[in-house]
Amino acid sequence: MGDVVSYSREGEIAYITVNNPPVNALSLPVRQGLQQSFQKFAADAEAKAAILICDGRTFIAGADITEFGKPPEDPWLPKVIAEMEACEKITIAAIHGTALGGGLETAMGCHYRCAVPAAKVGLPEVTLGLLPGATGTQRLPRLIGPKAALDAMISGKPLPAGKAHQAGAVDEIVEGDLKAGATAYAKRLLSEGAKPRRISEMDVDKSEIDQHFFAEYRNGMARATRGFFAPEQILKCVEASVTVPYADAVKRENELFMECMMSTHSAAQRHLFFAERACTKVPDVPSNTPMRDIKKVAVLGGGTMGGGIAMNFANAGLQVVLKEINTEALERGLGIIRKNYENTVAKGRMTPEQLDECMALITGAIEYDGISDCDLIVEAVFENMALKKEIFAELDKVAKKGAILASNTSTLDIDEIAAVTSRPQDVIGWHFFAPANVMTLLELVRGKETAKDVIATSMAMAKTIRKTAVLVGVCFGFVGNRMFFPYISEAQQMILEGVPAERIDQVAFDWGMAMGPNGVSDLSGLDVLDKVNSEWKDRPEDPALWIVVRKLVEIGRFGQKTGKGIYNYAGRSPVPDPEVTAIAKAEAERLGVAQLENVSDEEIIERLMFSMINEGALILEEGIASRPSDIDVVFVHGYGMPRYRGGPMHYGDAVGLDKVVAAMEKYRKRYGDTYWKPAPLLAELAKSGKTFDQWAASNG
Ligand code: 3H9
Repeated sequence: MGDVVSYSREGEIAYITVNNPPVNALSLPVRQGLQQSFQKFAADAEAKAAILICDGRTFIAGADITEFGKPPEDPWLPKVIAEMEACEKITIAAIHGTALGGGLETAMGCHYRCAVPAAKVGLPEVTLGLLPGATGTQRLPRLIGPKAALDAMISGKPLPAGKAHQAGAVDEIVEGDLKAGATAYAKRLLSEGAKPRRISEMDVDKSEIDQHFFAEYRNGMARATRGFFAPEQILKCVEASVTVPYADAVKRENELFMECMMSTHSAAQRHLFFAERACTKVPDVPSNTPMRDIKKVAVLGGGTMGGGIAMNFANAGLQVVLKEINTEALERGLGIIRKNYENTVAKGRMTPEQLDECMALITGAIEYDGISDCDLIVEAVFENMALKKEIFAELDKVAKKGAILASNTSTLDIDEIAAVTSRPQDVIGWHFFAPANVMTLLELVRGKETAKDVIATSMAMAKTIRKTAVLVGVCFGFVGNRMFFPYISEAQQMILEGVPAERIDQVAFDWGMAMGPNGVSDLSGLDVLDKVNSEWKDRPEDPALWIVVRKLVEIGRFGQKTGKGIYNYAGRSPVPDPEVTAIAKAEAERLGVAQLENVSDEEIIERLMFSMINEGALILEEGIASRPSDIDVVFVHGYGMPRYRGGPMHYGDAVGLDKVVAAMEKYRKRYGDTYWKPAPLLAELAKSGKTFDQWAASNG
C-alpha cells in the first residue's frame, strides 16, 4: 500500500487516512491505497465500521487534474468507489476543508457522511470543462434531488456543510475535533444497528420532474452557460438518472465524461486552472519575501474608477481615504459609491448593514495631509502623464516612509512616473479594469526599480481584495491593452474594408467573446481610443489606422456615452447606423483601401485573434509577461474572453502555431509586413512544431 493512504484500527473502528498534500487529490497511488485499505477493512474481522478521513488542510479535493488528458491508469475512480460502496460493513466519510469533485464522489461511495461546520462540499467539474465522472451525476440527484443536484453541478459552487446537511448530502455535523466526532458518530450508528446505505440502490425523487422540467432547465441555464460544452453534458447525465436504471446511467455518464475530457474546452479550462495559480508566483520574488503592513489605503480621484477601487478595499474591511480636489468632487464621489452599494443591496447581494459597514470604512480628504498616514496610495486620476507626475511629486513629500505608491495607469510609463519621486522602489502600477469593483483582473506593473517587497505585498493585497493579479512589465498598454490594440485595429480595418461592424461583432460573440470589438470600443469610449491613437508609442505609420474612430469622434460620436458611436444606442442595445458605413466607405475611397467581398467568419476570427497572438509573442520575447499563461489570465479576467478558449496564447496552441503562421503569411501577402510579420518567437515555435506551453516549460 502506498504511504499516501494508511489503514489503522482502534477497537471496532477502522481509520482509512489519506495524506497526499497539498489537497489530497486522487492521484493513482491514492486510488490504489483506497482500494487496498477498503479491502483490508473488509477482511479485518475486528473492524465493524470504517472512517475515511484526511490529513492536512482538506478532505480529498478531487481527481488529480494533472493526470487528465493522459491515458487513464487503473484503478479508475468509479471502480474504486463502486468497490467501496459494495462493502458489507458501514463506512463513514469524515469531511473537513473541501470535499470537491472526485472527493465528494468518494465520500458518496461511503454509506454515511459527517462534516465539520466549516467544511464545504461540491462538484465543481464544470469549471474544468468536465462533468462529475465518478458517478457523481448519478449519486447527487439521489441524495438531494435532481433539481438541487443540477444547480450544484451546473454552477460548480460548493455548498457549506450546514446547507449540505439540510439538503441531505451530509448526514451529521460534527462540532469540535473531527476524528473524535466521527468516531462517536460511527459508534452511535453501530449501536443503532445501522446498515450499509448505498446511494446506488436509492431511487431518484422524481416528484419535482414533469415533462417540461429538462427543457425548462436547459432554457434557464442557456444565458449563463452560453458556448460551454460541459453543462449540457451534465444535464444529459441527470436526464439519464431519471430515465434509465443506475448501471445504464453510469455507463452514459462515463461516455459523456470522456467526450468532455477530450474536448478543447476542457483542455482550455484545465489550462486556466493552472494558469491562475501560476500567475501568483513571480519567478524572482520568492513566497517568503517579507511584506509591508497595509492597514490604511488612500485612493486619489473619486471618479468612476477611483470610487470602484475604493469599494474593493472597503469590501475587504480595510480603511480607505478617498481624496478629491474639492468638497464638491468628494461629495459626488462618495455619493456614487453609496449609489453603487445601494444597487447591490437592491439586488439582494448585500444587506443594508453591510452597506453601512462599508461606507463607514470610507472617509474623505481634500488635502494631501489627510492621506499621510496611509500605507498604500492608489492614484486613479485622469490618464495624463503631466498630471500623474505632479501628483507623485506631491506624494513623495507627504506619504509616510515605506508607503506603496501605486498608479492606476492603463498605458503610461511607470518608470517615468517613479522618476519624479525620491523613492522609485516604492512605486508600482496597479491597473484596474472598469468597472473596478466588478472586474477581477489587476495588472500589476513592475517598474525598473520596484522593490520585491512592494511586488509581494501588492500580490497579497490583490488576493485580499479578491482580484486576480498578473505581474507585467512596462510598455505602452502593458499586456492587456497592448494586445487589445491590434484586435481593435483589425476590427477597424475590416469596417474600412466594407465588413459590417455588426457582422464582425456577431462572429466574435459567437466565437465566445462577451462582446464584439466594436461594441467594446463604443463602451470604452471612441474618444478614449482616439486619445490612445494620438499618444501611441511606436504607432505604425499608417493613415488608415483607426481612421474610422477619428472620423466618428470628430462628429461627436463618442460611443455609448453619447448615444452614438460605431452604433446608435436606444438604451444599451446597439443599432447599426448607415451613417457609419458611409463614413467608412468615404475614408476607404480617400485612402485607397480595397473593399473585401465574401469575407468568411474564419477570416474574421483569424484576423482578430492571430494579430493578438503575434503581439503576445513579442511581449514574451521582451519579457513584459513572465509566461504565456499569464497573458491568458489577463484576457479571460479583463477582456471577456471565454474560459473555454483558454486565452489567446492557449488558443494559438490549440489551433497549432504552424497554422497561425500560415494564416498570417496569407494576410502578409495581402497587407504587407506592418501587421502580419510573424514575431520571431512565433515563427520559431511554428517551425519547430512547438507550443507556447512547451516553450514556457522549457524556459522554467
Ligand atoms: C474531478 O474530480 C473529476 C472527477 O469527477 C472524475 C474523475 C474520473 N489536482 O488552489 P490552491 C494544486 S475534477 C491537482 O492554490 P487553495 C494547485 O494547482 C477535480 N492539483 O489552494 C496548487 O498547486 P501549486 C474537481 C491540484 O487552498 C495546490 O494544489 N476538483 C488540485 O487556494 C494548492 O491549490 C476541483 O476542481 C487537483 N484537483 O484551494 C477542485 N487541486 O501550489 C480544484 C489543487 O503548485 N481545487 N491542486 O500552485 C481547488 O478548487 C482548490 O485547490 C482548493 C484549495 C479549494 C481545493
